[in-house]
Amino acid sequence: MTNRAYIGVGSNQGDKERNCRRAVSRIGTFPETRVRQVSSWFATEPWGAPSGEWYVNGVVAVDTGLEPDILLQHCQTVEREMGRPAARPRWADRVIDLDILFYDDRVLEGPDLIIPHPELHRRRFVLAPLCEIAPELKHPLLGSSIRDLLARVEDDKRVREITAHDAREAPRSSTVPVR
Ligand code: A4P
Ligand code: MG
Repeated sequence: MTNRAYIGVGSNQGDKERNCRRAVSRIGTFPETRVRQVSSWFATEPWGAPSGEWYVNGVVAVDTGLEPDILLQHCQTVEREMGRPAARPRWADRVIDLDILFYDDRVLEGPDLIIPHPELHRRRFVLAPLCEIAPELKHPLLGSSIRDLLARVEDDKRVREITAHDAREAPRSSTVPVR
């Protein structure tokens, strides 16, 4: 059974773009998982955080046979391996942050996993890259497309594209090259 998930990728420490690309490569090695699309990378003003350090953000689409909780475990392993400390204040600077944004049209509200990600519709740094690869995707709770959510978002934080994305959907037999 293949499921389509969207994962938000962010970094605001070290070589941020390189960290994001490395994380995408790692996602491509998860069992039963293929990276289908990768958005452009965006330089984004920090949202809700005390730190002034800008982020690099992007979004990847994957097809996966992993259930959401297992997909989250794999994402957290990558975060740990890339040097994110286990305990830290909320919104602390981070080498890498992987958030599951959507998993098909499932709605989950567990103690460790909330899908769709509860803040995504308020964040331009998520909606802008997501809109590149999935403009027609409907938010299962809000009923609006990503394009409409981006058009309406009130977030005035700056979001600037820094690399062009590959608009092609990857063929079933391969993964999108991570540039
Ligand atoms: N968790 C629940 N649902 C999910 C989900 N859908 N995906 C739980 C991933 N994790 C989920 O997350 C804390 C816990 O959330 C996890 O243990 C998991 O069980 P975390 O990533 O470990 O901690 P965090 O990132 O510090 O907290 P949080 O609440 O996830 O913060 P956010 O919402 O990720 O915000 N500004 C810009 N421009 N760009 C950014 O990327 N990111 C943040 C972090 C703040 N400001 C930003 C950015
Ligand atoms: Mg997070």
